Amino acid sequence: GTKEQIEDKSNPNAFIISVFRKMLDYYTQINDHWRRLAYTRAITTLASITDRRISSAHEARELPNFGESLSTKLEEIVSTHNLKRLQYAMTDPISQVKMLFLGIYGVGPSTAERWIAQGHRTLDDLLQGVTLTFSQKIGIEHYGDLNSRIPRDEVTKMADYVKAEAAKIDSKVELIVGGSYRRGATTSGDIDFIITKEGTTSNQQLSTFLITLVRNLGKQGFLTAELAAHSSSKDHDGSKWHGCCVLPRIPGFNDNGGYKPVWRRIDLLLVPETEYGAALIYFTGNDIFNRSLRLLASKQHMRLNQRGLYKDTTPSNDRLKGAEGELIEGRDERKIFKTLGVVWREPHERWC
Ligand code: DCP
Ligand code: MG
Ligand code: MN
Repeated sequence: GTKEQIEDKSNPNAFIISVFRKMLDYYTQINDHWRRLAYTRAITTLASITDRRISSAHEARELPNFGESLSTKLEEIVSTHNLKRLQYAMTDPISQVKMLFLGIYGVGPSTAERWIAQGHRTLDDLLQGVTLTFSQKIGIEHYGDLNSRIPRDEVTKMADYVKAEAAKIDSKVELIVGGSYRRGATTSGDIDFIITKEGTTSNQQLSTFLITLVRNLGKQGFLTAELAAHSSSKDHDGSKWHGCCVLPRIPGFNDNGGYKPVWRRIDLLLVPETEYGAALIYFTGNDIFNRSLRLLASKQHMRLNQRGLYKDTTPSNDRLKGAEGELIEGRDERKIFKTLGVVWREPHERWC
């Protein structure tokens, strides 16, 4: 996300990318599909230019995915180190309310818009005046906590805690923190656990483990609430768990001047070993990097998703029914890169 502390300094257009990224996040938040796509494409283009600085609208106009408007904005960013449209988005009162509401877990753009149309402007308005789901209530009660970034060393402590509990249940299960943490970010929005075990071919083989882990962590007070997944129906097959957690008091780490429990978002995700590589790629991200890999795959008549790299010979009709075509590779992250003809990139190099 935008709040990540690391910028890809090796890219000569890193500053432009960072401003475009903020625009992209804004349009993602307000659900402007077309602008979101336009910015995603433009960022992908800029990220691929590693040998020169783009500084004028004229130059930008020659690039793929750069129309008049984006080219003008690029020049404005370079010459003023600022973007008026972004400033406006950040200060316009209605945009502000919308961002406030979208910061509530379980609230999407249509809900936020409906509440605004009904006249609600504050979190208090919502508590008084609308019917909230359980997740939304949690999202409001812990709004500050859940919207603050998690320092890297806290994620590490949480990971150690969960790994120790997991090992008590099954020492052969492997847990790795993906997402922004795996990319080396100094702060993260949430904690993304990818869970697998040698020899597994389906998530069912891990489902008892997940149930036990969640129960044990809940009893200890580490997991504090289960949250319904955002809209996606695929999330209800027992291979995922979304919720909140709190790092217990650790002497010398978080008890200096008194312990204050902070609620964090945590995602637990089961992956069979046969899909581990593809899942690692997907859940390491970032989202733009994932998109460029998928694009690269499709250009070579392959398909990449979080389960594997496939030969893209499936008719689109069958694909809608869930057929995935012939699997080329799923297990090995490096092999997927290699098959795509991409030079291996360490997780911390996968910003764009
Ligand atoms: N992901 C993706 N496309 C999405 C959402 C997620 O490709 N629309 C992938 C890439 C992300 C990973 O899943 O890196 C984890 O999703 P998060 O939303 O947790 O994002 P990050 O961990 O990257 O950032 P944050 O620190 O904000 O959690
Ligand atoms: Mg994350
Ligand atoms: Mn996540």
